[in-house]
Amino acid sequence: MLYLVALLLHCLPLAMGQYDICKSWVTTDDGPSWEFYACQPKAMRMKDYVTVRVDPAGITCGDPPERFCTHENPYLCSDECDASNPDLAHPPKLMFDSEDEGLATYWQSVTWRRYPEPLLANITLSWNKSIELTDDIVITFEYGRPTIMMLEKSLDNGRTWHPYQYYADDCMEAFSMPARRVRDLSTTSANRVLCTEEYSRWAGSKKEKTVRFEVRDRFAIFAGPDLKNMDNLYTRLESAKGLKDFFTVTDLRMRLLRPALGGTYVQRENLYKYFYAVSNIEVTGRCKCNLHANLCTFKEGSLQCECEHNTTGQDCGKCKKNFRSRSWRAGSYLPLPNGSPNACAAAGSAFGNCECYGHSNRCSYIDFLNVVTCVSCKHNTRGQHCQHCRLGFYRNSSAELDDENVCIECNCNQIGSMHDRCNETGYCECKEGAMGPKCDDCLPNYYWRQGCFPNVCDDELLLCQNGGTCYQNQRCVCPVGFKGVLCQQSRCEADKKDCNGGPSARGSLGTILLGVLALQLRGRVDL
Ligand SMILES: *[C@@H]1O[C@H](CO)[C@@H](O)[C@H](O)[C@H]1NC(C)=O
Ligand SMILES: *[C@@H]1O[C@H](CO)[C@@H](O)[C@H](O)[C@H]1NC(C)=O
Ligand SMILES: *[C@@H]1O[C@H](CO)[C@@H](O)[C@H](O)[C@H]1NC(C)=O
Ligand SMILES: *[C@@H]1O[C@H](CO)[C@@H](O)[C@H](O)[C@H]1NC(C)=O
Ligand SMILES: *[C@@H]1O[C@H](CO)[C@@H](O)[C@H](O)[C@H]1NC(C)=O
Ligand SMILES: [Ca+2]
Repeated sequence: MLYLVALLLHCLPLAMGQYDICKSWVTTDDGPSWEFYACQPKAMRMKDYVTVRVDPAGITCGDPPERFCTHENPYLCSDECDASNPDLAHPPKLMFDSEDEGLATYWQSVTWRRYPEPLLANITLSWNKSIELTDDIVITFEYGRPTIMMLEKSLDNGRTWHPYQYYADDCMEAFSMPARRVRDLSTTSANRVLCTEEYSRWAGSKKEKTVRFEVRDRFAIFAGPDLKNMDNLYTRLESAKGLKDFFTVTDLRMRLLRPALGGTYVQRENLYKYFYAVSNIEVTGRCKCNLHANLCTFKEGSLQCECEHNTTGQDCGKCKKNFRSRSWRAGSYLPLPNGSPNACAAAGSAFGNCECYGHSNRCSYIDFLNVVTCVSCKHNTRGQHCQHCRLGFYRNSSAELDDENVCIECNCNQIGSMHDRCNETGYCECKEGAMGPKCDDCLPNYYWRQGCFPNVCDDELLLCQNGGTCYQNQRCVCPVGFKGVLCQQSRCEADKKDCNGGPSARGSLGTILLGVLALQLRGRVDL
């Protein structure tokens, strides 16, 4: 009986190929044990977990109260927006409520009373979690769709932004881009960022309300029109570089750049009918858990994967402590239909007690030494357990040994240092005259010129004489009639020819030395 249940569980994921089960308890010849599979959470309505921000401040209507009209009947201007009256207010949260009462609730901007200054608004959605889109993003505009807008996305919680799609009634005019349709993209261009005119043309504000970012059409390039061949899509997502990331976001931003015009030009005498009104933003996707979780829960204000396979982190992006005998890997959709879990392995399990701190996937037994050692340590590590840093690198003392960035490059200045090694705190060994952690500075009384050299002259002890000036501590620039390292020597004294303006003669080494000697003697006498 127990065997039968186990068998059923065993068959279930194999039959479905949906990646919705992470593990099952199976009976093999060696007895019962867990079997693991690549797995991912179900798609969800992501608007339920989003935080929204609308910019600039004061763009939401109703403070002060304002009237607005419709394009269809510009003389019917009874509608009013008043932020202080809950019945007449249009705050951002109304883009995310459920529209079940029949009557649309919407966020609304101020009207375009400042025309011809552009009416600009940003709506930024943040999840503080990587999301993989599984269906179209659908934005519903009451009172007409913008004639120009742009969708941007971030993959790093809003630190950097990238264009996702451009929308305009005339792409060439608005963005200098040719208009294209997602339907016309091919397998090699499925992740192209394009400008579309399909969602910006005027067709009556009640008739055409939605602006889409077409995820399904892009999926259909691989999975066929009804997304029947998901296996092909998953194979592509796995193998085509950047394709998976294209559908992954942590944040989205709608940049509304010009409202619906209801015609070809703006009627200056009735600016009350130009504004933005968004009743709904539908984003369908699943938490990105790197195929290591089939559940994603909302905890402490953020979505988090319930990681399996001994992984951890918000996206199951690393191995749990004590499960780092090989480097972390994302699970894989391949081979079909159940993928590979690529689970993290306990230290001491997979390789007969050889811990490599996640810097190597291979161990090897060295016969004559009778030791097991990690092979090809990565991340600039070395040693039997990849526990040391390679020469030219030093250990980051505040990082764990299994951190990918545990070894920091010494970065010793090639000219100023003896070699490219450094001590445990990153200090290089400097040549004479050089100083600083990386030996790229000079000691006092030295100057830098392809290395550190002792000053020839300065403002204290090595003063240029006879009105000479010290050039970058490297040499004295002598006035006419003087020469020598410190301009200490009169040309006339050194060579009689100079006295009557004859061609200058090179002073012999002997005379220069004599001059320096004389200078030093004079110094003594002055003392
Ligand atoms: C909207 O965001 C963009 C950056 O993506 C920024 O350059 C622009 O100034 C913002 N516009 C408004 C009206 O806040
Ligand atoms: C984002 O999520 C992380 C991990 O769950 C959490 O530690 C952090 O506080 C969250 N940040 C915000 C602004 O919610
Ligand atoms: C994770 O660790 C637990 C506890 O050691 C173990 O029972 C389980 O089999 C491991 N799972 C995987 C996928 O390695
Ligand atoms: C050392 O590691 C810590 C913790 O991971 C990190 O915050 C810090 O930036 C690292 N220092 C350097 C110099 O890379
Ligand atoms: C590394 O060298 C610097 C400079 O010589 C020294 O101050 C520091 O204490 C050294 N660190 C260690 C761990 O030896
Ligand atoms: Ca609504």
